[in-house]
Amino acid sequence: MAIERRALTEDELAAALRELPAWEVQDGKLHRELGFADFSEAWGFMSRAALVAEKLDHHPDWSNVWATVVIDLSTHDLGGIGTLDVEFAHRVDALAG
Ligand code: H2B
Repeated sequence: MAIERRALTEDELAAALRELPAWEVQDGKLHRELGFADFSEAWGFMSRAALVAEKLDHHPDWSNVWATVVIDLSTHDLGGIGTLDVEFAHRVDALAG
């Protein structure tokens, strides 16, 4: 089932954050930093997350430094955090634990 693509209200964002304890809002984006055992583990995670991004047609702003991956999620054309950002965050949590 396709996910409705729209911006979140403040109340919806607050509720979403309660379900995403590893994430915080930073500069208007959903932000999480992940640490892995080494570069290979970090890159493997990014490969799996990239497939999720393609499937959702929703792509993270992210960076990698050796075993660390930093992810910032927003919906660019909606100018803020949207439903697909929350969905992507949950899928990242499922991949990364
Ligand atoms: N990803 C994110 N994070 N924000 C967007 O606004 C966005 C995207 N737009 N992926 C999508 C692609 C858009 O460019 C295509 C045409 O659907």
